[in-house]
Amino acid sequence: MRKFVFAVLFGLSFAAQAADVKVSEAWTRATAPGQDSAMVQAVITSKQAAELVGVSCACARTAELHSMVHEDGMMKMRQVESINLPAGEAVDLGAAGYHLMLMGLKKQIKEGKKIELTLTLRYQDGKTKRVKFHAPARALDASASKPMHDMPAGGNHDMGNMHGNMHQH
Ligand SMILES: [Cu+2]
Repeated sequence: MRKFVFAVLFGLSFAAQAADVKVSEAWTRATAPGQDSAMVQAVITSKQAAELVGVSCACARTAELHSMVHEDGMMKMRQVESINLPAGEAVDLGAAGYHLMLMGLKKQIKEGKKIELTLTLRYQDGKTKRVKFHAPARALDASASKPMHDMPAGGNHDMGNMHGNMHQH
């Protein structure tokens, strides 16, 4: 009997820890020489309800979670503390109006290369989990796979410029 209980407990804890966070469709965009920042998109699925609370990349001095909002007819980016990840739901950051922002890039991101990022998730019990993933770099002028609505034509270029301008210190 005792053996059986142990087996069940072990099974449960293993299930809780095994690949319970999936990151898919991750991508970033190749950067122009001297470009200081880049954005990363991804679809994140967490089996347990969690919050995305951070991102980091060895390729950049800092990385933040950003939202994009319309304000006075302008598109503005803002740092957000966290992004909600409902249990089992695939959260498409871009479609939800978010992106991961890399600032202070240490070197140019070349098309076809992958950058490695680490997400930090926080669960409702306060525990955190780090999840590594890779984002391949699309061509500088490639358009997003899912066009962001509310974006004017050519918005991708404008956004690139906006990032550059907003994050220069
Ligand atoms: Cu941004």
